[in-house]
Amino acid sequence: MLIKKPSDIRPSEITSESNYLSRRDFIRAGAIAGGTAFAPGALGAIVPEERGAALSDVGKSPLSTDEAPNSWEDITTYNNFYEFGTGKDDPHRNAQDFKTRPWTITVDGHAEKTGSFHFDDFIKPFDLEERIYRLRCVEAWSMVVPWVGISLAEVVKSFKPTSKAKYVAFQTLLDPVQMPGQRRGVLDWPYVEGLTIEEATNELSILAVGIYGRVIPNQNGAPIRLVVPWKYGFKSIKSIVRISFTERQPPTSWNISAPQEYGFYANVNPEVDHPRWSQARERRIGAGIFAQRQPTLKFNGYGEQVAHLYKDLDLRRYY
Ligand SMILES: Nc1nc2c(c(=O)[nH]1)N[C@H]1C(S)=C(S)[C@@H](COP(=O)(O)O)O[C@H]1N2
Ligand SMILES: [Mo]
Repeated sequence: MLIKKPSDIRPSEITSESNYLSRRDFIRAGAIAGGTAFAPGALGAIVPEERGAALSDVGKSPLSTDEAPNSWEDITTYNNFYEFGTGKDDPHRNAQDFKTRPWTITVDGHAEKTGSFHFDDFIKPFDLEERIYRLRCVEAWSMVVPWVGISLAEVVKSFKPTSKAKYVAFQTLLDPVQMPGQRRGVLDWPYVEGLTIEEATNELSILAVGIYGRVIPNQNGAPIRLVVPWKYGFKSIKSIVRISFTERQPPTSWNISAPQEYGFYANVNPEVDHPRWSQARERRIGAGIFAQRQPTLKFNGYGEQVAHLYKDLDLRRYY
């Protein structure tokens, strides 16, 4: 593991374009990236380490927010990824050596096209886009993250789901050897999540493979994770190995764990409190300790794109 003092890091290591990659080279990028973002330095300070390889051909999106993104440091050291521990700083420390190559994604269920695909082949047909989205955790903190991803709608359509496909289910890797958190019964492993097919094909839903134009760090869900910005963060499942088209609503990890606290829909909603805390306001990470908690927006501010999906749903009952 490389440990560097901040003064040893040349700006070129962070911004160099010499190792820009085409999507075809993504597989090598992941191998180079290794996942590392930060390592504890002398005296316990956190100092920047090598960042993942830069991604090329990343388009911009009108769906991005113009709010200021959180720093790379905030986004990659304050994480929820229980497979690597339940503390916010556990994932970035414990996921450094997580192997995301080779990586296979299996697509099954009610679709014309199914099968197992190498990560590279899986993402190759799709355009990489930057999507700067707000992320609102159910724990009442938030961030703004400049994801790089592919459209989930495009992915779903490419597998030609049949009329029986009413939901899309996702599963995280099960590997207790690499994921120390899976040796403890905090959740039912593997982590599973799901969306309705309408949610999965909404223009906002993406599968993210990068952050800040670089290969996504392990702690953020490498090599590929879901991002559904109008729902609480726990819906955005990390390190996906299986995508299934189902007729029935699939089980979801936090709902299994505490059904009275976490529903299937989990739309960000300041009007429906968590049984143990208010959801009316949120703490923006990086805003400083004296900053006021800011009001939480319904659907995390994405109502224009998604409110129609829920016009006939009682959001108190289907929380
Ligand atoms: N497999 C898996 N996916 C997960 C989680 C997890 O523990 N395991 N945590 C979720 C929660 S609660 C949040 S808020 C987001 C956090 O994503 P980030 O660490 O990239 O900010 O990931 C979600 N996806
Ligand atoms: Mo969360």
